Amino acid sequence: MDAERLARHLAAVVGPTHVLADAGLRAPYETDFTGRYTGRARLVVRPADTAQVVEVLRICREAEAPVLPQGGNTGLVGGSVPTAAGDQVVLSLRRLDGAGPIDPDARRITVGAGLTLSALQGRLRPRGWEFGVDLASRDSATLGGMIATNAGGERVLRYGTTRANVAGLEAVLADGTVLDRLAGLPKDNTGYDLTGLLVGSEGTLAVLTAARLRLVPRPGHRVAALLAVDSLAAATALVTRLRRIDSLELAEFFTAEGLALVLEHTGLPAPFRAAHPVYLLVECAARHDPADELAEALEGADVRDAAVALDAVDRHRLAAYRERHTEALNAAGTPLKLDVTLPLAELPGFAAALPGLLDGRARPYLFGHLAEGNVHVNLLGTAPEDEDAVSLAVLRRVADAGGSISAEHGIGRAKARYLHLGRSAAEIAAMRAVKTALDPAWLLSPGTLLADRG
Ligand code: 2HG
Ligand code: ZN
Repeated sequence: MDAERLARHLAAVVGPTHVLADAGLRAPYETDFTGRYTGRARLVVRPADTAQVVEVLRICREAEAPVLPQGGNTGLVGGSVPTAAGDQVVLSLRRLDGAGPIDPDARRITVGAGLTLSALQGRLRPRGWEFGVDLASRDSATLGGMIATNAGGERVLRYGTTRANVAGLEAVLADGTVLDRLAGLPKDNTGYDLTGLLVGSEGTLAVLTAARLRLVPRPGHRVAALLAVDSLAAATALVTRLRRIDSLELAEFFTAEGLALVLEHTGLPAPFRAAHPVYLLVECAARHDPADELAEALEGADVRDAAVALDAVDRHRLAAYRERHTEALNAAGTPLKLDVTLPLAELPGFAAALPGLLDGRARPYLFGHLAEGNVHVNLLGTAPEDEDAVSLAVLRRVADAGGSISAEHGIGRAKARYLHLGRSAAEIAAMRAVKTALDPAWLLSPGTLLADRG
């Protein structure tokens, strides 16, 4: 089916204004947030509801057009933008942005896949509820995208990754079949966990259209502290000490090099008079004021300087030093991002080995979610011809140290060729078998997660 005919068929379902064929209109859907991954879509189609998604998939299947589901396009592994081939239909879920009522008995809410995280937060907070997952791209990231990538973010140490916070899903398979697991019962032991399977499937198994989310009561009190320490080893020791506090919700680290970049890019004043090698941002939240608890836990700790935030304005001020790393790095270049996780004890050794592994081929910036040993290795200045060798050197070291080559961003297109470093041949074969069972023609998100049929 030629592009014009395909566009006509799709327009009959979603309305002509929601089929974007023009290059200028397609552009925002074709390049990722960092500018690293870019391609060309055959068309962009924007359905309004699940019934329209079913029809869109039916038409694309008939046209043998590969389909790439897309949420807020904030992913960092190239899984949400089309390839250069120009044959993929980008299926934007952003119009599915509804939300049902909060169910306080079940502690649940049902949302459309296109609702942004910040829109969900805006709905929950005044009513005394929260969603356990939070991340810096909250204004654009959609719940559907977060679920498809099993996003982690800043509060994993307390609430787990997205997977732990999703009770049920509605999804459409490549052949248009709707799987409805939205009941999200607290107990439901009836066989394969299809919701669990689809979380983190990166758009390769089904198009996620709605989700039943777990909620937590909003803790009334919060306190944050930015702590300056000597080294990554000192920061990890501090995290181990602070994890004894139940109210600990966040433990984020960054280094002097990253902070310098953030200050230069944002114009923010430096947090302390002097620069320090490593910074740890911690936050506690509870029904009671956790400030004393935090102060007690920090007594006698090896901290070079500290700033405490007792109100929301100060908390956001401190959080900005950490959260604005991604945009500051983007402003400085097109970073090569290697989101990895290591056993905590291995982290300082990994950081020390990094310059040797890079061998002058990149400038590293390390920051991330310290409690999980999740380091966002951002590399600037890597020549295109060195990218593969540099990535392999870093990811191999991570795998050898018992870590994971993708902590929270997923595999996408960026790491599909390195999947064997994290998964055995038997596991990859099983993943391919699942893919083929649910999407026999491999029409959904081709090239993402699984590079090929093997
Ligand atoms: C974060 O933790 C995100 O801010 C982005 O996962 C990390 O830019 C990155 O590498
Ligand atoms: Zn992160």
